[in-house]
Amino acid sequence: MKNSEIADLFTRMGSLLEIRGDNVFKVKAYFKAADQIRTLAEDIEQIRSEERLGDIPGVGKTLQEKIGEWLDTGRLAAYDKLVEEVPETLLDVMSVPSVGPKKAKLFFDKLAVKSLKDLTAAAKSGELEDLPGVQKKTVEKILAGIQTVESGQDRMLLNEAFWNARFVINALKDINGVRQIDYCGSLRRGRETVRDIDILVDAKDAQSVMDAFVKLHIVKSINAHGETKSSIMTKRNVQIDLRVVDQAAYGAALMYFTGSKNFNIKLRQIAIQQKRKINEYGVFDVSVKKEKCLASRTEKECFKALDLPYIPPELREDIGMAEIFEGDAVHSVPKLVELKDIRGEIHVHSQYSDGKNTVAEMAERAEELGYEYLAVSDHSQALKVARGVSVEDLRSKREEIDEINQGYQDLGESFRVLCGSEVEIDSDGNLDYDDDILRGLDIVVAAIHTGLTQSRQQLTNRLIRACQNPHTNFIAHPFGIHRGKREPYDIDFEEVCRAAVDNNVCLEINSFPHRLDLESEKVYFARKLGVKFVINTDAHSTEHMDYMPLGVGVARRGWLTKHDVVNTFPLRKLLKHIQK
Ligand code: DGT
Ligand code: CA
Repeated sequence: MKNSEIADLFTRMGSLLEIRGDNVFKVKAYFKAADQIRTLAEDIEQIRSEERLGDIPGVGKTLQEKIGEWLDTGRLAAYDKLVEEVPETLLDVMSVPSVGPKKAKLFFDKLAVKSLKDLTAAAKSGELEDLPGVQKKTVEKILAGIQTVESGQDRMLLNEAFWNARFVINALKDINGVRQIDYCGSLRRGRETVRDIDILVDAKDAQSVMDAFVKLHIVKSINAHGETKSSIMTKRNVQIDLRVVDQAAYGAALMYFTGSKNFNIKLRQIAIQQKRKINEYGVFDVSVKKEKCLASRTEKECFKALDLPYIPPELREDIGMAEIFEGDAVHSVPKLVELKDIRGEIHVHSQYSDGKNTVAEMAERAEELGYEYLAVSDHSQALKVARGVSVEDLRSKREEIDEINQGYQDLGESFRVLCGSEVEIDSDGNLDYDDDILRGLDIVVAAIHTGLTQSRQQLTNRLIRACQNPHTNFIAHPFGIHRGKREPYDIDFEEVCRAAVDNNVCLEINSFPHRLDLESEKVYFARKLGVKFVINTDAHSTEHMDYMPLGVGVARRGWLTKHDVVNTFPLRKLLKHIQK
């Protein structure tokens, strides 16, 4: 499907027009079309072949022609012309927090700043400060922002890594003679971000798999094209390595290339103590004259040959490693929470605030996912940028939800929609609705979206006060991470955890790929303090609800079992659990 490539092209086009200072309606038209195309369930080429492009909301005649031109020729003349005038690298400059399109244009016009490198130089030399509206503090913020953007470029979001890996695996798995194919590395361990993608394949005719790999349409350049290893760079600058592995040693190789590096080192040390050896070819007994292979075909057999239980990929990290290896190993690997344990979620958005879909559509998707309940928790009134819900609209929302639930009841279905809210925590730690309104909500998820530059002490106090509020059930994304845009804010996390435990408030693991906040180390730490968790997607459309596996992966990396995660509970138990 070329949907995401076209969506990206339109997003870039809109941003470059915005920098050039074009009409806002024209700019918005590109963004809107990009959003629609990105979330289409159907292949855009199929839609076009059936002459249905005009049915996509926001795609008028001009954009239909542009989609056609790009699909036919792989190029868009209007875009090529535009980048002659406004260099593409300005998109990086614009993406730096506190820069944006207007400043990007100013810096380009006045100082010929075309790239992040130019911007760094101009900030450090003091040139930026000579421009109107740029203060010393702005320059400091820009320098910090450059670092955030650069670290975001260095590692991709987990969902992008999944998408790429799945694409490659689906394209290669049916080639004649392919017996096994899997992704490994940090992606298999479910790390919050991924540097590059590692794929292993066991195939009768390795060369044909390698040849097909380097010819995929996503390939921009080929770094290596060998008999046992090939490496490509995709058009979206994702590096993917493919290795061919012997069928007999597939398990040992999968284990080795899943890592982490420190986990592999630990396994090697354990092997040495046992007069054994482990590498990507197997586990070997080296106490005998002619070394003997004890296991290699599957991971399970390799672990067994080292007298270890099977350790799931998510636990093959530094997090809690001592717990595995220094205790009685067999008993110290817990039964981790799984996607199938999740019975619902309590933080999604609808059209009442800034969501794309109606409450009924979100509920329908939740049912399709096999959930038993869904709390629709829109933004509260103060968050105007996200169309926070007024008290009056909250009443209408409650009525609509009651009606929807009545419908389920009439049909004898047990599925239920809950009326929740993602309530703003103000700069002093107060919640954004009065007590009687909060009392009327089924679920209160408290969150910080503003005042993020407060001190560590102030931010910590805000979260603690929010926990102490008798109506708060959950704290959303406690660190305010927005990957590529915003680093976690500085809080005394231990204090926040203690306040959460003392006040029966659960912390959210937010599965939205740009957030994935809490990170796994924090989850592991909080669990030790007795914190309970909820895994939400923070979906702003039905498609986003598919991000749940990412959050479950983080929970697993933080050693959570289903008993630690309250949305594995049936609805009645969940509601009882959150009672104060
Ligand atoms: P990243 O940075 O997100 O790509 O993280 P990984 O873990 O995927 O790292 P990568 O791609 O460099 O290597 C994939 C796996 O290969 C890694 O998790 C463990 C294994 N590996 C790579 N280099 C070494 C090494 O020098 N020693 C050992 N023991 N294992 C290694
Ligand atoms: Ca990797």
